[in-house]
Amino acid sequence: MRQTHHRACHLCEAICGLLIETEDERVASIKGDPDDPLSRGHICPKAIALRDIHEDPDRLRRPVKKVRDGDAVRWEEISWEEALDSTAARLLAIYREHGVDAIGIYMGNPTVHNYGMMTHQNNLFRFFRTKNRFSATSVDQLPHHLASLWLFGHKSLFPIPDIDRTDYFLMLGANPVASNGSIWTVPDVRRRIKDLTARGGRLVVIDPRRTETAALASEHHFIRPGSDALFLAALLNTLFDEALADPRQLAPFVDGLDTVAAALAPFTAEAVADSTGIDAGTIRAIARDFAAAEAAICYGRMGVSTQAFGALCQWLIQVMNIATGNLDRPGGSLFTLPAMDQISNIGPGGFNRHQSRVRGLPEFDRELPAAVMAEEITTPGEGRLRALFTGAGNPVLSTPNGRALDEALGQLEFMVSLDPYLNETTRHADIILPPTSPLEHDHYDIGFHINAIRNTARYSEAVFDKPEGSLHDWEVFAALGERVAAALGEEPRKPMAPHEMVDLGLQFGPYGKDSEHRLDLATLKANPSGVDLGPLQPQLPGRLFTAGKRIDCAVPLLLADLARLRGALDGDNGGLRLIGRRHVRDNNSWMHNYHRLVKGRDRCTLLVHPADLARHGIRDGDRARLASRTGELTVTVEASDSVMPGVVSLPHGYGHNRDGVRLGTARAKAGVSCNDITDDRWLDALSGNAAVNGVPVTLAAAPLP
Ligand SMILES: Nc1nc2c(c(=O)[nH]1)N[C@H]1C(S)=C(S)[C@@H](COP(=O)(O)OP(=O)(O)OC[C@H]3O[C@@H](n4cnc5c(=O)[nH]c(N)nc54)[C@H](O)[C@@H]3O)O[C@H]1N2
Ligand SMILES: Nc1nc2c(c(=O)[nH]1)N[C@H]1C(S)=C(S)[C@@H](COP(=O)(O)OP(=O)(O)OC[C@H]3O[C@@H](n4cnc5c(=O)[nH]c(N)nc54)[C@H](O)[C@@H]3O)O[C@H]1N2
Ligand code: SF4
Ligand SMILES: [Mo]
Repeated sequence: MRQTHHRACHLCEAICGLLIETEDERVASIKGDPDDPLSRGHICPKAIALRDIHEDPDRLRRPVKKVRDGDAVRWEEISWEEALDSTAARLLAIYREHGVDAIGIYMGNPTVHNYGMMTHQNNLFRFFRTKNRFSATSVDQLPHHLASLWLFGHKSLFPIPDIDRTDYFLMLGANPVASNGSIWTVPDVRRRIKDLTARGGRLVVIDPRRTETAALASEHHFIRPGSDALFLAALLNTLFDEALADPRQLAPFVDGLDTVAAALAPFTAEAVADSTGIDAGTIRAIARDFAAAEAAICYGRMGVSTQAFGALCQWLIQVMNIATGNLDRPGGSLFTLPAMDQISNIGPGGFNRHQSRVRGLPEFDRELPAAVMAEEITTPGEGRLRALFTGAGNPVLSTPNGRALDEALGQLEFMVSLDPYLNETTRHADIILPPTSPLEHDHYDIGFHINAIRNTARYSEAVFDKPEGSLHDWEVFAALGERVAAALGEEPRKPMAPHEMVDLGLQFGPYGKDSEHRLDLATLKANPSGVDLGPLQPQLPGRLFTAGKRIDCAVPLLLADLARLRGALDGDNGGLRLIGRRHVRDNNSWMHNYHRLVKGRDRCTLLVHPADLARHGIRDGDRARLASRTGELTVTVEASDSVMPGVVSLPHGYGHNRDGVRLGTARAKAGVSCNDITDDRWLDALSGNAAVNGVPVTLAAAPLP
């Protein structure tokens, strides 16, 4: 029987609406849903891979346990009963013997794209309130959270660029044409950029690589990796110096701009020009254009977050928006009002309430930086990490100095992974618990409606029935939690299903039963393309979570960190700096096993400027040695003047040729893992976020033996 299903794509933050046609148990076609009020029919090539994920023979369908035969390792399918019982028992045994901090937890990026994981992980984790909690946050957006916490009073209250109504868009360290947008749910961004420039608006991109996004921009400026905080400080310095700062409608509730202006006095456009590689005249012109625009956006993402001054960058970006009155302004950056308002439902977050055992790095939101995971496993002493739960994460490929973590994981007493694949990380597990495929469970974007350029809401039913003998991610958490509760003598309680929680969230949300919309799950089921709740609206100061509903720009920890930034004014040492790269057909480390996405030319190449190649006696296509403090790799070199001289670029998420990895297609084009040479000690010293961009590296003609 042929049927058409509405299903949101959960693979990236653009959350495009899809129409999936099935023929009995098979996917016949996947298309964009033209009636989706947010994505308007847009999709990218990854949407089609939903079918490939579902059908992939390498995807695990049953729990497996590791069986050792001397040195050899094999995996044996076991029942859910056995897998859940023994996981709960092993975690509890280590907890009882060594204390709660002996249990580690790492949750990866797809957690946020899977509402069952978001709503139910605490069924298990509430019993293990360990200091050793980690996630992809500290290899990604931790500086954004800190800026929002300190300025707006809540870690997840992010200003969202209102691209469809802006006149001037200054974008740093983001490549939405490849990434489809991040902390900015903006499906069909390419068309929105074209519309912006077609109506006479300007997009100015600041990036060490001339990216796919830069190619559409009105202006692109190369910047030396890691120097954006200097550039931003100089923009603000110019605004204050030339009396262009004016917070307009924000003035009644904004404090501290004078303090910030005084603190930024050393960072004139002239002073930062050498270190940034952008001349003073250009910096001043950008500041003037920004201030002159009726509505302007300053936005920066991965490239300015995962670098040595990540927290300073995200703060200065928001101070730019505030100092020009472009926060909370149509065409500037606004806060959303999502139908299920998780921001109001969860705590604001906190910083540095405890520190990591070995290196003393700060926690954020009860998590420690992922960069300390390996040393917490390998360093003896009380509080040593002995057991690890990973869920939807691949930290061996995704965290800095992944090679060291790869080795450390072998020292654990017990590891369990909630993951559909036997990959670089989960190969270290004792037990792998594979959830249902994405098409076998229902879906609501708890996470990404919060960051979307328009308020909409949409619920998708499962496309296929859950196969006999399988469990959803949330059911695994519920079942494990039930077992641990029983062992600890707690009364069992039946968990609510995720869709029931969403139903309540909608009813008690801003468009719920006390509003004219009366939104609940039934409304969304009746409108499977989604419900439109309108464009973003100004909401300040009401939406702030700060005491007294004021914004204090003079954040003491950030002002103090400017002393470290002054050290960066000395300019570059002339060495090579490594940056990353995303391609629209990649998705971090886990979508290289689908033929349709990896066919064609090899994408895991090192981009090097021709002048640097000549300097090193290396030619386009050569195999060369790329080294850093932590290790070395043999890479295939690709000559390209799209990177600025002194910068080399390698994508992350490759390196699939390790022993025991069961990803047939990915292994055939394994590539190398750039995180084998990123550095667990190269961090944003304030936030503890990994600086996977701007890593000092050397290049040599001879490949590794
Ligand atoms: N196709 C695809 N889409 C994805 C993903 C994916 O892997 N593939 N991943 C998803 C995830 S988890 C995320 S977080 C988002 C990320 O979304 P984005 O941040 O939009 O994506 P990136 O391509 O990482 O863009 C970072 C940019 O920063 C630049 N950069 C590097 N160092 C510096 C620097 O020091 N200064 C400046 N100004 N720029 C710098 C890089 O050249 C790059 O262009 O993408 C999401 N979407
Ligand atoms: N050098 C460098 N390093 C980076 C980055 C970079 O730009 N450069 N980007 C960083 C960023 S932004 C991020 S977000 C991280 C990502 O880092 P991680 O989140 O650690 O890794 P992913 O590659 O997203 O791996 C996702 C895992 O989840 C599994 N999975 C997928 N869907 C599901 C599901 O529905 N349920 C369950 N249980 N499992 C699922 C996959 O099989 C895979 O094992 O990487 C970071 N690392
Ligand atoms: S842009 Fe993102 S959400 Fe849209 S189809 Fe592609 S992967 Fe899916
Ligand atoms: Mo990310």
